[in-house]
Amino acid sequence: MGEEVKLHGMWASPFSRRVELALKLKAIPYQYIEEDLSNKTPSLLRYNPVHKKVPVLVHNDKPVAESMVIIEYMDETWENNPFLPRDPYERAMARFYAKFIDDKLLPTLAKLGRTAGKEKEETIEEIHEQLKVLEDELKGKQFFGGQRIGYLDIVAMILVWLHLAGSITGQKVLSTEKFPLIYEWIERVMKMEVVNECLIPEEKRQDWIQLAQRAPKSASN
Ligand SMILES: N[C@@H](CCC(=O)N[C@@H](CS)C(=O)NCC(=O)O)C(=O)O
Repeated sequence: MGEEVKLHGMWASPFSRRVELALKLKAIPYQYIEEDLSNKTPSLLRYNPVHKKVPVLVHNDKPVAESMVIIEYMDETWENNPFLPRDPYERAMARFYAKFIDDKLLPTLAKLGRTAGKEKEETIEEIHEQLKVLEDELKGKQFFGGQRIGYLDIVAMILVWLHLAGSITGQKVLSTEKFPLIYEWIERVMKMEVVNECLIPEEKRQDWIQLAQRAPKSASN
């Protein structure tokens, strides 16, 4: 039976780009529908009536929303190149740190654009504490997933976005000195063609920074 896979996404959405990366890592052909978030398609609203957000994966007419739910669905549906570890404890840990990124780190990063002075310093301190958790998780590993890119690596791509944003704005919350293992990981993943295909294209990076500064809430859930 022919598979029909569609992705409703948006070029500057880290959640949407992580699903694209997952699709490419599994080599699943898909049709991409770019959404204008100020004028969403009726299909998006029908497929994701609860959150009305991208990404939505539509597999043979069945919609799945929420990036981490989508990636787990994909891993169970297409078993090649597995994302989640087989070991139940390691699997639980990958989910734990992925949730930590979305529930803790992303809201703190979003706060950065809305604060100034002492409050900003405190926010940076908080981000450093959270990045330290991820730095420790990389000890003795090539990837968060171990020897190869896995579920947590896909979710952690936000660290690459943070690095790119820092090189454009000059505000480097992620420093090489403080987080050497994260930086080695960033260099490692940025050498992968599939990863580069799912980052903001170079010519759009200025627009992306402006968009992120105008709507810091877009990076939260
Ligand atoms: N928790 C969601 C977050 C998705 C999300 O926040 N999407 C944003 C774009 S980055 C969106 O569609 N925003 C449109 C809106 O809020 O109306 C996920 O992981 O998929």
